[in-house]
Amino acid sequence: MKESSLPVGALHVEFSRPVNLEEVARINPEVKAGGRFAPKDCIAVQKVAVIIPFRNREEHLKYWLYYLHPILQRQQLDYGVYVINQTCCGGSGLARDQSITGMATSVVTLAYSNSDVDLIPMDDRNTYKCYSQPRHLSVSMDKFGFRLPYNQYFGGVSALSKEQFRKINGFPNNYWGWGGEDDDIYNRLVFKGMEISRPDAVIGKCRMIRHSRDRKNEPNPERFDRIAHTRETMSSDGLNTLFYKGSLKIRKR
Ligand code: UDH
Ligand code: NGS
Repeated sequence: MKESSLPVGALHVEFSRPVNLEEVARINPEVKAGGRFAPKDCIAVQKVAVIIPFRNREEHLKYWLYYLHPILQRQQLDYGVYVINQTCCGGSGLARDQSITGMATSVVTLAYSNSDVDLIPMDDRNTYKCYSQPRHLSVSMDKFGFRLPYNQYFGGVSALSKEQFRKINGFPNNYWGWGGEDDDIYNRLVFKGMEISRPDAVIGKCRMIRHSRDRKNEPNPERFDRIAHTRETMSSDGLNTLFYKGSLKIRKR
């Protein structure tokens, strides 16, 4: 199917001027409560849930919403933004945003994009949708000198279809603290015979909002051992071992 002709290409992205949510609402009148949008003049290629793991990064989230809403609308996606706020900690790191992804994949969504809150694309041709193979979108980050840090890197921003997500039994639930869960996801995809699809290094350019290491998100010393055993653990740790209670609360912007 033909891609939307609305994207403009390279974008100017910077973080010197503070932005606020009123401004985000004002410049995005078509975005509805809950961060939802669907194009009026066409049927979107995909229905996408954009999922952001979040804890204590309000300033980053404002920039993310400020830059991404206009981009996602130009990409003519039928999308919803889901900010998954981890409120508790108890010494552990940020849990992967699996429960919401699980819910989204069991309901109506056809694809989901998973984005770090501090990553902003510098080219709106980098479409936040799924492809026939799992998509890695943040391939050319400023902090890595606009190249992949290593070939197997799947962190930052990625997009999977419902089928791709189910095939790998979702994400691992047993990574706490910093590091390794994205490598585990990469392993899962490869072990299930999939290849990573990526934009080129120009379209895949993105900026990270610089910040210091988060409190209570120390590097996980067990991560190397965990990623060495993905093949054995993936069928017994993931979507099928996920339990969640409650319903989805849609907040007005
Ligand atoms: N996240 C939060 N809050 C946290 C931790 C993580 O919202 O306290 C979310 C956020 O969306 C973040 C993502 O989880 O972008 C991934 O977190 P990460 O810690 O794996 O990656 P990030 O790029 O930081 O944010 C990497 C460590 C930076 C060290 C910099 C030293 N100069
Ligand atoms: C690898 C981590 C990944 C992480 C990547 C980039 O070393 O989880 O660095 O990190 N893998 C392990 O630790 C096993 S970053 O520079 O963005 O903080 O995503």
